[in-house]
Amino acid sequence: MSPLSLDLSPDLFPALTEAQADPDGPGAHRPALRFGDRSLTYGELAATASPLAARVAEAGRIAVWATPTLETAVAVVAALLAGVPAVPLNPKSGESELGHIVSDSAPTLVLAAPGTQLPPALAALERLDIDTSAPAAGLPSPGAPDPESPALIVYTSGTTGPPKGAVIPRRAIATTLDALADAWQWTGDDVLVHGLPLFHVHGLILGILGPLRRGGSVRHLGRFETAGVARELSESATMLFGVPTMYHRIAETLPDDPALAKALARARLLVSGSAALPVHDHERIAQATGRRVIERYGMTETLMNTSVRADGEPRAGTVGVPLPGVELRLTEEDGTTAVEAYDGETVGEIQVRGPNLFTEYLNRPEATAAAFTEDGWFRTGDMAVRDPDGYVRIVGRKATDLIKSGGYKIGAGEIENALLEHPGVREAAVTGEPDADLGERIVAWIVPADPQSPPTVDELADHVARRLAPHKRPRVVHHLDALPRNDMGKIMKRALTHD
Ligand code: MCA
Ligand code: AMP
Repeated sequence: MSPLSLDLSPDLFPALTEAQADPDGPGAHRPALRFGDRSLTYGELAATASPLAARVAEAGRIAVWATPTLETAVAVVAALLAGVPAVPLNPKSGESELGHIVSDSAPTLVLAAPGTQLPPALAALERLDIDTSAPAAGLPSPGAPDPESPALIVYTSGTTGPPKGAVIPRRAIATTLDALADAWQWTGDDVLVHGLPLFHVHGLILGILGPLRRGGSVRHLGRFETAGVARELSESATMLFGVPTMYHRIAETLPDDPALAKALARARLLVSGSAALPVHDHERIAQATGRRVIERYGMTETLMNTSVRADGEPRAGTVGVPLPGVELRLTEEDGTTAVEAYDGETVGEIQVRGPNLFTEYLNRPEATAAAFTEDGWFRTGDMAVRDPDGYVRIVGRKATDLIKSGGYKIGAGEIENALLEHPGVREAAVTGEPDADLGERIVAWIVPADPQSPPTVDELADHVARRLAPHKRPRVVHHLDALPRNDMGKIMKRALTHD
């Protein structure tokens, strides 16, 4: 018998509970997590995360300095075991973004890997080192969390203003992962490989908690590199998760890398998400490997909504069919009248309902109310058509002020505000333009304070990266004498084109 007893309800990680109950059983020796040359079995994970869970059990909310490391995975598992909501922080966040997240989410503790230096924005928080090397035993159970209780608070950008914290309950995590297991025939025998960041839904919930819920394992690359993908898939990994930029880089590498092609050909499932994977990249990968990437569609607020199924037809350019338990409809411009057509032509906004949805935006009741229709459908803002057999094709987005770059959602308003804080900028507007690698790249249109010495692209990129995050930095800067405005004084972004 294990000296540790944790009563999980719902039990998010049955394999972990089993390893705890029978530390000498075969389940306890199964691999769970691997980051580079560091790894934990289920037994070791239970022994490491449980004492940490007991230590954080009394915290109201904890922040996790979410580096792509074993420590982050252990910390998040510990928070879930304790039933304490965790806020994963992007370790590259700049001072203003971090300051906002910390004051909005008000954590009482920050968990970080030993030796990590934390920025001044976190100085007021008590720090707890995540020790993965010295598992203790015999600590009490923190109790049985309610399925509706918040598990994670994930910050996500909107069109204007700072990011909002999406409160994700345990119920949503469990149901989305089980729906994906059904769609992908995902089992404890699967070994997942990925190099996604651990402060978003894709990398953290799907990429770490997903394998743990199935009793399988994950090998994280630390950072995405095609060589790491080839190595792991040729050493018995069965699934790959990535954003389109990663698959684009794979497609670019394939012609000169037969080992990569061979490794991908062995995979059971190649899954792309977070943004649309261009058909050209789909085709290049299929041609070089004989394998088709499948796409799934989700959102921080909804977790996963649709997917091409493992037993379905992998159709490039579509995100497949609604997952079990997810209700999906398209609506007309009024936002409430359902589009009935399944004709591959009639466009409507995707709205979803189901147990996969978040609870609310933290401290933002108006934003939460505005995100739902009166009868409980969540408005995704994504525009789509449906094929006659129900496959969903995303064709665009309602808001032009949301940019998807490298799979990250970035609000134009947030970057405009940061640019306006630069002394060399009088006016600023931000748009996205197509980019073969990133999907979209951020373009800043500025009216310099002094036209004789306008700020350079590097200067503005550094400025934004320091305040917000490096992935939010503008890649292109245009200087204008004035921004195009309509009679009301509103910036006409559609008139911002460069030739
Ligand atoms: C460059 N860098 C800078 C600057 N310029 N740092 C500070 N200041 C500057 N001025 C650094 C970057 O931090 C980075 O550092 C390096 O230079 C290269 O940066 P970059 O070219 O921007 O990116 P990349 O490293 O090439 O990244 C491409 C990527 C990344 C790996 C595909 O975009 C990525 O990980 N995307 C994943 C996004 C994601 O997970 N989205 C999920 C959310 P360094 O090299 O040290 O890193 S969506 C979601 O969750 C929903 C639910 C869904 O459907 O999935
Ligand atoms: P985020 O708000 O960062 O969680 O990103 C969610 C958004 O990513 C969705 O609203 C979609 O616009 C986009 N997205 C996610 N997966 C896909 C996909 N497979 N194809 C197209 N867009 C996607």
